[in-house]
Amino acid sequence: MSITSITAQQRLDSRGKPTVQVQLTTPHGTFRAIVPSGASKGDYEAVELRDGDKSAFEGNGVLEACRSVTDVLGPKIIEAGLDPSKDLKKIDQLMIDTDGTPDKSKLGANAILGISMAAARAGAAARGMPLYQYLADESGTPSKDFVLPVPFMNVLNGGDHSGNPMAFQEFMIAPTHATSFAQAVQWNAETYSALKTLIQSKHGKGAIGLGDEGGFAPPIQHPHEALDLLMEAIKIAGHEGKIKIGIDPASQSFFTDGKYNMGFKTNAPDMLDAAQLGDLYRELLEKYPIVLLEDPFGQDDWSAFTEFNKDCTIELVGDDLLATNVDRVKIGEEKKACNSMLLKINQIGTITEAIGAGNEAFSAGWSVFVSHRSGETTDDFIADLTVGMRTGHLKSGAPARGERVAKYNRLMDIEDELAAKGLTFRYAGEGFRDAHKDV
Ligand code: 2PG
Ligand code: MG
Repeated sequence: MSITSITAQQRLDSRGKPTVQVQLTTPHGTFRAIVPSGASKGDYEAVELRDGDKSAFEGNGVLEACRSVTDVLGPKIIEAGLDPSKDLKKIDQLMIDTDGTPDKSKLGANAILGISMAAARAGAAARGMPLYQYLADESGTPSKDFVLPVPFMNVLNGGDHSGNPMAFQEFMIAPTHATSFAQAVQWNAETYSALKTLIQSKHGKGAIGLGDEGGFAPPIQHPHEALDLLMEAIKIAGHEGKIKIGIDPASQSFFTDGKYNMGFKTNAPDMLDAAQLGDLYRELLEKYPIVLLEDPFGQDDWSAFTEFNKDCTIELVGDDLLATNVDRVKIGEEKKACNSMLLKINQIGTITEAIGAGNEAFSAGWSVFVSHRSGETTDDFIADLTVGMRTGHLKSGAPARGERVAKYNRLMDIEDELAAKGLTFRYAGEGFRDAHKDV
């Protein structure tokens, strides 16, 4: 089954910034993918190619990346006669080789990833199977029974994703005690709604504006205030004890001169060293039902990670630290820096490499947490990837805004489809960290 055309177009992401859309045509149809983009980006991510021409989109255009697809990579893949139904790894490798740089900076990770995603969709269609099944096969994950993930929904936004003074970027709710994915979504949506009423009553109607990932961004600064709000909202919604909490401080965003500035969005610096920040986390863990902590320290602060991981009983996720890069995951293993890898497909730029990094993490006994980006699109690829790789949890922002709910809605479709087909599946629930283990 051969590819007949691969083209790319400039489209918009959820922040109104240009991004790459790829359309790949085979005898089975035309398959589309749109690439996401981060704000709190780490230095170890693959490079998103931007035009830099200040006269358009403040230099953020991606026409050059689109040309990488249409003029360079597309013709090469077609000429090589590669077949997406069985050659995804070869397609990705050909793109890596054609680019030739370690960070995909020549042709752009945004160009390369768009093709990789569209090719996976085309391959699934050619094989007459859903994308999650194709990705299960591609990642070598047994799929005799599927696991639906716990949705960690970011309902309070801070950091680089909002205009409030809060340094920590994300406060997520995780309905670990639900019995199905659909029920998990319902509980989170109910809590989100209760949170809105609560914020309005405490801070006024002007405080219910949203951050980039659809969470509220009230005028609060300290993590205690955020967590108290969440606890109260969970209680009002009637889900006390059944919804746990995850935090992504995205601490690289407020790391300067060897210290963490908790006041980085205000005029009053509040500098903590890694040990003091560690103590703050331990205090929060003691007081609130937190089950997951992501990027508590900066992307190069390996020693702080390792120290914190020594007696850490919850999931400790490396995002900017690992950058979905197999080499950094191996360093993390060696240093015992964390126990989970955040998986963002555009951090590395091909589906094959993202799966490879995830499988490396699994082989070390870690968990894998699939993630959207703060600049998203309605493309729901990561929903299928989460089920295919059996990661047991994902984050895709709040239960609001089209680009966020696209993933949750797709997961509810998958849950319904598995039930209709009479296949065995379950909701990951409390065992979300170990979903991949008990195959
Ligand atoms: C993160 C992400 C996604 P961004 O830090 O985990 O929530 O943010 O896409 O801005 O890097
Ligand atoms: Mg993060």
